[in-house]
Amino acid sequence: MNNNIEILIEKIKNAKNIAISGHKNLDGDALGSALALMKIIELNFNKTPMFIYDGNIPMDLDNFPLRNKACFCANVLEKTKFDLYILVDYGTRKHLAGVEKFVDNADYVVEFDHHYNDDIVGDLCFDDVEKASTSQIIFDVAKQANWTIDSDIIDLLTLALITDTGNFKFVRHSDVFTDAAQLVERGADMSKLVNLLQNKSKKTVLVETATVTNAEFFMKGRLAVGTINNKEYKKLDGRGELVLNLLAQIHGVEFVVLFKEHKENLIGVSLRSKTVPINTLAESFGGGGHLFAAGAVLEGSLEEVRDKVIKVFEGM
Ligand SMILES: [Mn+2]
Repeated sequence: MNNNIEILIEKIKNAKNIAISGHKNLDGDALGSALALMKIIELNFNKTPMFIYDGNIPMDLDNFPLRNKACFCANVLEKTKFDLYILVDYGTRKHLAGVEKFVDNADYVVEFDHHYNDDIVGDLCFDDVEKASTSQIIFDVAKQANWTIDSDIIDLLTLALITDTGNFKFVRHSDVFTDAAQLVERGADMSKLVNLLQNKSKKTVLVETATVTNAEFFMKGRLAVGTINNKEYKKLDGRGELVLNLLAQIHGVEFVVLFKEHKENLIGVSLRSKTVPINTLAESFGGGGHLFAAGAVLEGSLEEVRDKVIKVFEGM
């Protein structure tokens, strides 16, 4: 077994109170990885870590096993000190948001992540930017350590893998399918799990489909643009993935941009591309992300930000 895993095991054994967190506004990978690791520690070390989050957990993740164990950061006593803090799928320090103070106050920090980050927070790191989901890293470690894995853990690891690969659409390496196959062999029921994820509120889906209906097209149909104003944004739970997916299905569309008015003069921009990478474009706006799926938050009115971003695309 590798040395880092031995250190991790010692740290868990010796810890009196353990906390786990992912990035703010949990997605399926952050939530699934955190809950899976919590259950692994419960089963194998007979201690229960606290799972603390900041932001919103979208309704389509409500059916994850153990979802009710998630504890909102404002409900944790300010001065709580953890001797072991485990970060999963956190991204960068700024994505810790409301849990950062607890992490900084902890004795020892372990991280599991697949995001690129040049300012790592962990004292002990299980990081691999080649992995499609953080849950794959946790699955690897669990197998190497010979930990007991139950059906909740299998389901959570699989849900994380399904969501972070966009239902296996964004797979770059074959290890995703190797892991998926092993999870299925251990009992993951893909169609059951995919159904668990179909749990959005009606008002969210209606906002998303209305945004598609009102979409605009530029660059002779190569660029599709969806716009959600602040009033509608309040009904949107999550990132508007349905808008991005539907617009990308249209013949001839190469790029999809979704503008979301978080509040006055603060606009979230989601970018998707079917052809050329757009992550550097997102970075030029102060954001980031993956090669073909990225985003940023820009200051300015909805119209200003819209015009600015569309102009950059038209220059491509
Ligand atoms: Mn992830």
